[in-house]
Amino acid sequence: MLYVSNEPRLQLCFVFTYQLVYIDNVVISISSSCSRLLEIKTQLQPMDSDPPLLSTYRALFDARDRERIDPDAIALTAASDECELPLIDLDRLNVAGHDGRDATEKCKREIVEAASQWGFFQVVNHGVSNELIARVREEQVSVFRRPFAKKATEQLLDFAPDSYRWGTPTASSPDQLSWSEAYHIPLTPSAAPGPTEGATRHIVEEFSTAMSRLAHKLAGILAEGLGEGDQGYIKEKCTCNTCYLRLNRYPPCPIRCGAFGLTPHTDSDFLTILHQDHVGGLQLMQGKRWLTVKPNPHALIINIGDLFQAWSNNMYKSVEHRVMSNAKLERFSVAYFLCPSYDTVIQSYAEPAIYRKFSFGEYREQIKEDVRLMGRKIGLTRFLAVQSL
Ligand SMILES: O=C(O)CCC(=O)C(=O)O
Repeated sequence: MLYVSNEPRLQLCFVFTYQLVYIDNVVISISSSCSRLLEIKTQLQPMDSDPPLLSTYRALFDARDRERIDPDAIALTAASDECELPLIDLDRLNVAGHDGRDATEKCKREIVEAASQWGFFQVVNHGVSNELIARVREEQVSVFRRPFAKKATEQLLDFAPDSYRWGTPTASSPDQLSWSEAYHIPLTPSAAPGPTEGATRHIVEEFSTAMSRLAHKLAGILAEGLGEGDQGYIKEKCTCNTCYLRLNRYPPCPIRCGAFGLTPHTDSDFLTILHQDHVGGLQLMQGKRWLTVKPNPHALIINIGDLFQAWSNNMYKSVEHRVMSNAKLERFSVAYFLCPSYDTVIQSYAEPAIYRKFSFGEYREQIKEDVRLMGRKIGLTRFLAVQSL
């Protein structure tokens, strides 16, 4: 029997061989073996949906090769250990009775500890069904499979015209480049989608509603962990008008020394919920080392953003992370960002405050300015209450 996978990039032929053992014309056992016969080399052939990353940015890599810079020196290929993030079962938040109260308190403590020590953790039994995650993935693949020319020029649904992004237009060296494409999706529909697009919008809405519920539940627990009286503040300030979803796709990268799928950064929100597929590539900084997060497609990854770090006076950690591109496989992820309105004031809950009081709008403006002038985000150190000389 011959089976040919119809995934366009990965054409593999498998041959299944069956061995039947007969005694007196009666089959007494069947065994099968499967051998991978042939891997047709289509993996690195660009599709017409791929953004022209190689032709646009090849010169940056050529310049690096000419200058004979050791790629390890800029950490694009630096080896990293794999880690399993703390895994927290949220089912315990729903257990009733006296035992339930203990289980709930223990679960909350684990969340607070993970946010303080790691800034990253993963959750299971999170209330976002596997079936919904699978539907989002299907939709995500299909929007990225549209021809590049359409993605770059035609608006998708009621998403803003600039919601599709690829590469890094401002990159002047390989370490400033993100080898990826993304849709940034605001969660407020601005117009009714057409009949064929309704399904995509519907799935995006169903998914973001589930992610929003989870984000607010976790934010409430983290606020409570600070002993913060005003646990309703985040709920009031982060609404569907201010939060957004990002669909990421990381095409395979043929550059010999590799590239960042996403350059190192911290998130500028309260917290982020991420679903990554089985391919892997997400890394986080711990101490002075990059650790690769072992993929767990059943779990959602939570990471603390800059606003929670500032509000918690550095108790919760907004940790630098990045994505490494993969030479052979494309990778998908989807992230939900819990952001407040621009007028929201972020102020440390404790004294002496490490950061001065600032509004989210002010924070975003400063990031934009730093990226324009320096090619990168500086982040919270710009807002230290006492600036070092
Ligand atoms: O794709 C990933 O694993 C990380 C995504 C991410 O960090 C982001 O979208 O900000």
